Amino acid sequence: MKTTLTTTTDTIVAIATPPGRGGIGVIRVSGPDSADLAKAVLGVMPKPRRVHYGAFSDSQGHVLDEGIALYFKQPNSFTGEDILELQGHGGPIVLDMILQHLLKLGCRMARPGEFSERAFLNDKINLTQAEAIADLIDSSTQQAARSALNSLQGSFSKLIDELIEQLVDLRCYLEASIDFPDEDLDLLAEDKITPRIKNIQDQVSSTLKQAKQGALIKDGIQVVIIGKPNAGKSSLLNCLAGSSRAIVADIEGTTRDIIEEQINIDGLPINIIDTAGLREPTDTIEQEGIKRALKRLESADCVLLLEDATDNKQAEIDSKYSALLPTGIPIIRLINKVDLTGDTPGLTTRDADQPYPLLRISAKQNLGIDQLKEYLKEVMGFNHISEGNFTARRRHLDSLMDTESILNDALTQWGNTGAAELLAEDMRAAQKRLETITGMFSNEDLLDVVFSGFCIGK
Ligand SMILES: Nc1nc2c(ncn2[C@@H]2O[C@H](COP(=O)(O)OP(=O)(O)O)[C@@H](O)[C@H]2O)c(=O)[nH]1
Ligand SMILES: [Mg+2]
Repeated sequence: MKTTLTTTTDTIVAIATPPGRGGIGVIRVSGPDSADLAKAVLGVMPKPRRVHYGAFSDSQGHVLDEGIALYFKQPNSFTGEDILELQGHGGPIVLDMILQHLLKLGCRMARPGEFSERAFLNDKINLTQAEAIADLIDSSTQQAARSALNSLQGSFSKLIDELIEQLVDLRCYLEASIDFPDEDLDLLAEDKITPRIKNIQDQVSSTLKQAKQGALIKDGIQVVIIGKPNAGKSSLLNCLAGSSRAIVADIEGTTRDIIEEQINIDGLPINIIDTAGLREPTDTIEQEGIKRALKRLESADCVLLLEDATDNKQAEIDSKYSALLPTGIPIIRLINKVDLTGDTPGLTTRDADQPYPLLRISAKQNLGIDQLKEYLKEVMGFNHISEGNFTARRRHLDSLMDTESILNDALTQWGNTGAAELLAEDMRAAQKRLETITGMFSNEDLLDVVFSGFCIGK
């Protein structure tokens, strides 16, 4: 059973189509007053689940627009409540006039994600499915869209539910064995319990691995290029983006602000960030640019340290800025302009005395760039996309990691004490942690976090 949360009983309204002009515009109403509002605006009561065509009028009978109305009677609707959808013309003014009229009739503006939240509260969808709706709409790649759809159709929650089921089974078995000890059979023998925990642990780990792929597909990674002026940072950005996004010049200090470009490598969305060259700034604008570049490193998932192969003064910058490089994320040293030196492009075998792996490229001649892309996928742990991918979020990864460590501790504790009561308690803790993923166990704070990221009308 889902922990009960207070369900709202008022009626909400929002424009569900994006702002701006369009062929049609949709206004969505959900809640107990939907039928009355339908009658007020349409003049008649539309039949549930049937297309009704007619005028949308205000209280004085003035026609505001005409179009199609759809009425869904609860519980057979997206939110599980009565829903009215008005599909009129997609102009901001005409939509706003209808919206204002509905608000005057007594409903209120929906908060971001409130329709999905109601669908969740009325058990129409679980929390991962609600999140998948937002992910599907926000998808930046085809793979992300497909993965979000898989989550929406329940692939992710099914895995979680299966894990929970096994935890519950094991706990029931433990509790039964404690309550009804059998003299002849040792129900709590090590070999009856430990393999079951290990098996669940393995499944949690593989689910976590899949979820990590899902999070990469959804969020992508932030790759920051830094290096001295004229190393070829902007050229590299352009080369990866396949367009002349940033200005390239042989004048030092050309890039002063941060330039970003979205690309995707085989479904891994990458935000490439080109920065101002690192050197002693010549003016305040450049100084600010360098400050921003260094700031951007803090949120990087991967750093590309770009060097000019023909520049023998690289050591100066290394000594000055290397301490500022983030730790715990992949850093790749790129030697650019190999077209001038004749070195072979690509990854060199990693030297033990080199702090970072080294890859030779030419951003101008597009040499070694494919190797760089492959290597980026590799260091980020991005595997090939499979049909079964689903999108996942940071909070899902956190829950799965917590579950992993609860199970680890449980195994240690069980090995040390053999206390079945404690083990049963651990199984309950692991179950609760997993239940926050699908929202079986949730609270207002969690829902706020999840639904505030939605847009209005969703
Ligand atoms: N020969 C050669 N020149 C390059 C290469 N990459 C960049 N350049 C040149 O180096 C200069 C500086 O490049 P730019 O991308 O603006 O460097 P940034 O200051 O690091 O952004 C320009 O004249 C580029 O054409 C390369 O791989 N080979
Ligand atoms: Mg530049």
